[in-house]
Amino acid sequence: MLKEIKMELAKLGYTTTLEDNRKAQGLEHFSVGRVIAEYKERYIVRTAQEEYEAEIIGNFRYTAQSRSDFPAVGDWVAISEYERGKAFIHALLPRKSVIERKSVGKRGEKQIIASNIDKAFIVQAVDRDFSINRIERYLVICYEANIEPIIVLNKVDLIDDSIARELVEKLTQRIKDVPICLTSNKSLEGVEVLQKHIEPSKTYCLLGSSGVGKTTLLNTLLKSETLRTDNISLASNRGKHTTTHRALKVLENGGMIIDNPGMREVGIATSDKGVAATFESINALAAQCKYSDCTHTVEPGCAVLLALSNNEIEPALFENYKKVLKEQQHFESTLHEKNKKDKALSKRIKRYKEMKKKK
Ligand SMILES: Nc1nc2c(ncn2[C@@H]2O[C@H](COP(=O)(O)OP(=O)(O)OP(=O)(O)O)[C@@H](O)[C@H]2O)c(=O)[nH]1
Ligand SMILES: [Mg+2]
Ligand SMILES: [Zn+2]
Repeated sequence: MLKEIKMELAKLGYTTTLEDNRKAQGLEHFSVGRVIAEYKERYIVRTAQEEYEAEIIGNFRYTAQSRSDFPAVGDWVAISEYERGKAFIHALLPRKSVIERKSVGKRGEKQIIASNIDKAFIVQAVDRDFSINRIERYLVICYEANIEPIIVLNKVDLIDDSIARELVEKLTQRIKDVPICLTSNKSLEGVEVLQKHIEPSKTYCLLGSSGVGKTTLLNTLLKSETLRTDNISLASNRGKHTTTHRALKVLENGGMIIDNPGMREVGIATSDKGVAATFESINALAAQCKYSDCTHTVEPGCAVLLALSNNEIEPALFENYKKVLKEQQHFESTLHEKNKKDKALSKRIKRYKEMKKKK
C-alpha cells in the first residue's frame, strides 16, 4: 500500500493490526475503506481518496449467517470500484469492538449499533430523561465491548445549578470511576470539557434515548448544521426520531463520532462480563456469599443481603442489578436454545444432502 494512502487511512483509524488482517485474508488486491453511513442494504464507504456508494456482493450475502456478519457503521471493508463513485463490498475486516444490544422483537438475536469504537458517550437529558438505571444498562453494553464510557448530562440550561449538582451527586453514589460531563447546546456550557475527551483518529459513539440532543451535540462539535434536527414535537412531548440512520462524522481535530438514532429499549444481550463490570461492588460481595450459587434472596451467609441490611449498598442499585442480571441470563438461555435448534437444523440438511447424493 502506498505511504500516502496508509497515512490517510490511519487518520480514519486504520491500524497495522487491520493491515495484517487484510493481508492474512488475502484481500490485498482490493481497496480498503471505512463504512461511514448505513442505509437499507446500502453503505457509504470512505477510502483514503474517495467516498463510495457501496453494496455487498452476492457471495458475501450467501455466506453471511446472521445480521452481525453484515457491515455496520465503523467497519473496515475490502471494496472494488465498478463505476465512478460506486463500489462492491467483498469482505469485512475483523472488528476491534462492537456495541450491540438485544434485537428488538427477535428472540436470541443481537443488533450491532456500531463497530471499532474507542469510547462511547452515554447521553441523557437532565430535564426528563435522567435515569441511573438506564445509564447502568448502557454501561453493561460498553463494558461488555471493552469500550470506555463517558456520561454526558445534556440540556443543563433547562435546570438550576443546584439541581444539576444533586443529579451528579446521586450519580456518583451509584456509579464510580466514570467521567461525567454536564453540557448544553444552548449555553455551550461543558462543550469544551467534552471536546477534551476527543482525540484524533479515535472513534466515539453517541448513545441515548431519542430527543436527548445527540445530533445537536454533534452539530455543536462540528460547529455546523450539516445534520438536521427537528424541534421536539409538542403533541407527543417527545423528541422526534429525526436521526434515521447511523453515520460517522469526522471532527476538525480528527476525532470521529458516530451518531445513532435514539433507542427506545436498551435490551441486554451480553455475557456476564458487562454486568459484572457495571455492578462491580455487588459482584465483589457475591464472591463472599456462603453458597457459590447464591441468589441473594433468602440464603443464610449471603454477603450481599448483609451489606444491604448494613446500608453498605443502595437498594436501588441492587434492584437494577437483579433486573439486568435476569435479562442477561434470559438472553443467554434463549441464545443457547436457538443455537441448539440451528445446529439440529443444519444436521438435518446435511443428512438430507447426503441421502440425495447416494440416490
Ligand atoms: N434546551 C436545550 N435543548 C436542546 C439541547 N440539545 C438539544 N436540544 C433540543 O432537543 C431536541 C432534540 O435534539 P436532537 O439532537 O435531535 O436529539 P437526538 O438525541 O439526536 O434524537 P434522535 O435523533 O431522535 O435520537 C431538539 O429540539 C434540540 O434543539 C440543549 O442542550 N438544551
Ligand atoms: Mg439524532
Ligand atoms: Zn448472596
